[in-house]
Amino acid sequence: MSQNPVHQTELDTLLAISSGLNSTGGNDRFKNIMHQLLSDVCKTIKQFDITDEEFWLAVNYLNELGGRQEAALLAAGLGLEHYLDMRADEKEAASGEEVGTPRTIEGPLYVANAPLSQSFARMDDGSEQAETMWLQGQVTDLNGKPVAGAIVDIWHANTLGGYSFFDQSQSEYNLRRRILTDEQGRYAVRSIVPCGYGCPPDGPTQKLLTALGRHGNRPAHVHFFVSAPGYKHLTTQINLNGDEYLWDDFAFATRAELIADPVKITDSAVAKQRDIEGEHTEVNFSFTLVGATGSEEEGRGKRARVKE
Ligand code: MBD
Ligand code: FE
Repeated sequence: MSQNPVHQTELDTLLAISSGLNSTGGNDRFKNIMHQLLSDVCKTIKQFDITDEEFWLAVNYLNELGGRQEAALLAAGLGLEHYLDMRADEKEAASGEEVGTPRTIEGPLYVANAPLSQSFARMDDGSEQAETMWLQGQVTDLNGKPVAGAIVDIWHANTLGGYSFFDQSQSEYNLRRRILTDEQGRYAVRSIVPCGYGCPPDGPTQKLLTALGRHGNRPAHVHFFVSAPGYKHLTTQINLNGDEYLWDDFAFATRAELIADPVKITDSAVAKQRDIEGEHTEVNFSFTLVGATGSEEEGRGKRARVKE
């Protein structure tokens, strides 16, 4: 591409100064990243001959995004959070390490320090008319050996796709629990079958998606953090098979190995054993953890989280 050398020099000088390359203080890695990022933005402005009006629309959009606390939602919707998973998967594959249950994105709706129970918990507060879900499974290592005392941290939406805390109409920690696995590495919860999530229709994330001709829906899913001393932390989700958005998740989190088949339980003896009245839906999902090589792998990555 031909460029006016005088103007290119002027831009180079501007970007070097604005990203602090000529300053002594600050952080070198951050300076270099900002320099690349600003260069890319300027290149895009030039390439598309972006108007002042378009530029200020974009600046104001960032204000809206922050004002509505939707920056992390947009990161998921643009596939950037999934891209971090792709990179982590790639690094694991390159290292030749064995892999366990696949990771998938955390998303923006986790709340830390949910009530902790041994082996079992009821997750729903009973306020919704909904299909009862019995969710159970086992945590094992790569050899199939049970991992006792693992923490299975579970969160999911209600029948309207809303998450407690973010949806102020729900009770505190509704549909959020941490379960310690038993001697066989097992966990079980009674909850309600969640529905898929949709981005706030009047929010900035949906506004951007609509301008891209995209929807902002997720299939019905359940989130998990699974952790235990000596094992790598796992962040993942399961999708309930049969949802129309199963392979059309706006956040790109679906993976074939993470699809669970809901089973209708009609046997009243099973229901009675679980203290459930009548028919309900059973979901089975087990996890394979990989041994950690250092203690830093045992914890979830640092990220701003509610109540953490
Ligand atoms: C969700 O429930 C979710 O899991 C993600 C990733 C984004 C928005 C809502
Ligand atoms: Fe979610």
